[in-house]
Amino acid sequence: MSHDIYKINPEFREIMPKEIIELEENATWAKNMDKPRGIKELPDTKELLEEHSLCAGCPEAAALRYVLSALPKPEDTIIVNSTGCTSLMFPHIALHTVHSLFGNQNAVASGIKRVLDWRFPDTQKDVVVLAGDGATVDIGLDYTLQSFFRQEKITTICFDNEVYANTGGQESGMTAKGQVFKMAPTGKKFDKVPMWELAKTSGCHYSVNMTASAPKAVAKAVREAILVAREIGPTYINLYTPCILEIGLSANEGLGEMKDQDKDRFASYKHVSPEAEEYLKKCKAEGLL
Ligand SMILES: Cc1ncc(C[n+]2csc(CCOP(=O)(O)OP(=O)(O)O)c2C)c(N)n1
Ligand code: SF4
Repeated sequence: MSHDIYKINPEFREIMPKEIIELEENATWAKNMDKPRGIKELPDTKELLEEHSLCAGCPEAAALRYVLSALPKPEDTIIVNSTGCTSLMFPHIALHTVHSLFGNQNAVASGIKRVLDWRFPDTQKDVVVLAGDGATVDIGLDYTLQSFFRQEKITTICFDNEVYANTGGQESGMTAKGQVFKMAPTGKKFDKVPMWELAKTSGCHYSVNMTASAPKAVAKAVREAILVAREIGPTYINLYTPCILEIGLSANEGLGEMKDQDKDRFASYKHVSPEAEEYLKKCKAEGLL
């Protein structure tokens, strides 16, 4: 793979919408092909079309921009996605993505990673799963945990909005106790599943729980998780991206909600295995972090 793979076919360029051409020209990878790139470049770059089909103000859109800007090697990264609100964004970015059957994303990612390592033994390929809590922790939990047990060298990022948003508001295991949704009118009967701890006990070498309130912190976690997955083993990021629609907030209230939850259900949790810790020190010394 190379950067050219994202280029619009010259024969079709004339008929492409202006925003697609802008995406090609201004994506973070396009502007800084040979330079270090990251969250600092976000104001001048474009990872996601403004005309994406999420609700206005949905924190998932901002969070995806932070994640994409932090990828260490976007041209050699495959993002595996699953059905849900997150999947509405993937047709609007300029990166390699694979849409998998709902819940199967970690199984699909495992296969892709193994084949890429076999096919391109001399090139580092990063495989990142990005899906909602319904896909990652509810319906796909078996596949998620099995990929950790097998020590697959992939990073799993759960956009945890604590609800099945795309299907209109059913509760998931990640929903907070007592929470009522349109399609869960009696309220959640038990506590939120601490998936970040399950990830640790299931063999992840790096596991964090956080909100998407602070772009730099999200970018740091993404970069560290991907680097650890390259060399050591599976990594997990649980990222709160509230569904403002289902909890009755307006478009400008997502950030405030995330800041509130920084002190509550998403109070910072970070597990780094000793091997991963050692490796991250080396990465820092080499300027990769
Ligand atoms: C195999 C399969 N089962 C169920 C569905 C229905 N479905 C589509 S999106 C969705 C909910 C997604 O919830 P989540 O993963 O939490 O993502 P969100 O929409 O909240 O971002 C479900 C159950 C499906 N598309 N395919
Ligand atoms: S339904 Fe919720 S998660 Fe989905 S796009 Fe709207 S605000 Fe975002």
